Amino acid sequence: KPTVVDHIGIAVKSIDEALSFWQSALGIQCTGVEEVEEQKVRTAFLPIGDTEVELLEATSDESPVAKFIEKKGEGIHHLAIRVENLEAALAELKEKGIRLIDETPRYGAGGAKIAFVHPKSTGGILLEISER
Ligand code: CMX
Repeated sequence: KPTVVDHIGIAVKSIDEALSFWQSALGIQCTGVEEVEEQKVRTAFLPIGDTEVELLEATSDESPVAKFIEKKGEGIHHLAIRVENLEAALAELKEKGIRLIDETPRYGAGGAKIAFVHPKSTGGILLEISER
């Protein structure tokens, strides 16, 4: 059972430009910028209460974030919810016939264990499940 909204991923063309809104206009301090090579993205985290906004910038034309922006434009890319045991959560979803993008966990920003669930199984949103 999910315990918290871990973060909301937002696809942006430029993290530097987006930060001028999130940091300068809203006053939310970015806690770090990190490149996740495997996902071909650069990420910036901005904490809001118990959750975070994750800005996502593509580092290659092959990045899922580049494809997303090309098709839909900048905007909300995924919702991430946190569970205590990711392997158990994935086994349960698979058993229920939910379409998983990752059947086994991989490592995302901040060293979190993560897996994605396909938008076709969730009513149109890309869902990330994470364990920290
Ligand atoms: N949110 C909602 N729907 C999405 C979506 C998103 N982020 N990305 C794609 N879709 C939809 C498409 O619109 C399409 O719908 P239609 O068939 O109705 O047009 C459908 O999903 C399939 O899309 P596609 O273009 O055929 O498939 P893609 O090659 O673009 O792959 C996806 C889509 C989700 C499987 C792929 O982007 C993926 O594997 N994502 C997981 C990894 C990822 O996103 N990494 C970046 C973030 C990393 C991080 O946070 O660290």
